[in-house]
Amino acid sequence: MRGLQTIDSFLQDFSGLLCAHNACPRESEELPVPRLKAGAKDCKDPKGPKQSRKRLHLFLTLIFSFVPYLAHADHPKPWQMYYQDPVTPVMDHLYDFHTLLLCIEGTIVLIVGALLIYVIIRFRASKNAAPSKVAHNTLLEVIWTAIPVLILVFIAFPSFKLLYMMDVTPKADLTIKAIGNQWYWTYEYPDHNIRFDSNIVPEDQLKSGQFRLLEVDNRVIVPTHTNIRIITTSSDVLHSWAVPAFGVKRDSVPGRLNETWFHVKKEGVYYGQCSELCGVKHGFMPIVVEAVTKAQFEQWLVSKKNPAQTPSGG
Ligand SMILES: [Cu+2]
Repeated sequence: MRGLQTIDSFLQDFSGLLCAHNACPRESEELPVPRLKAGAKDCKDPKGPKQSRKRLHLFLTLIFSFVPYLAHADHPKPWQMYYQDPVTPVMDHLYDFHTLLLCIEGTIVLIVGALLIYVIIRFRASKNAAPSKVAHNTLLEVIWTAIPVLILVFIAFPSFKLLYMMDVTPKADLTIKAIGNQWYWTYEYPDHNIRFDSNIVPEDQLKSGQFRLLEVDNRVIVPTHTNIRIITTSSDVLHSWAVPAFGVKRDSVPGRLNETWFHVKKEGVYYGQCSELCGVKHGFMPIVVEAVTKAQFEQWLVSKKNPAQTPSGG
């Protein structure tokens, strides 16, 4: 279950933070992604990290079993209320961080709501005709200031860690340039001398199984299990290159280059849209990324360089 994985992942991170400045690495980490602290020492928890983690895991699972973990997809669905299925390490961490915040906020809402109901019932006018005149309580005021501060400090650790991970592009094996235009995208593969435009497929030309307002004539083809750098700019106004399943959203600004990265773990077709209001056809310049195996990607490169030999590419 995704929720349990999420809580477990959070606990791994949390125990890492508690143990000697993030000295305990995540067991499931599989990528050379940037971390705040490299190198590891043994965890000093006398009860053993696994045992304490198990207890905390069980406790949180019992408490937060009400959290709705709805179905995921790699494209928007009617009445969808939750994230698309994460397929990159960044989106995995974003999802986990979101769930952590949801748990913290849910707990605060439950505690404050319960206190409010208690006060409303316990101190109602009919049962409490002579109300207390107490106006200050120093200890109480220190507590209700210190607890939110501690919560914010606790949240800041995974937050900064994630920001750093998103910001620093690891060594990239492929660079793609995405140029926003009113109202289509131009893609360049500078290392392979490939350039093409990607336009929306009009509604009356959609084939069976294609998505309205999301389909394009030329997809971005990328290999899986590869660090891919996206650099983006614009030829006219502000656009934004965004693919939700990747956890990627980067503004395309005329006259400057912005950079981000992703590493797709699963083959598939992933849909995104321009996410900056760019004019009257802002909603008509979708983004489609097709992740294929490295061998298929090599074939696609050949087909783009020699279109006469293999005309079906892209
Ligand atoms: Cu746009």
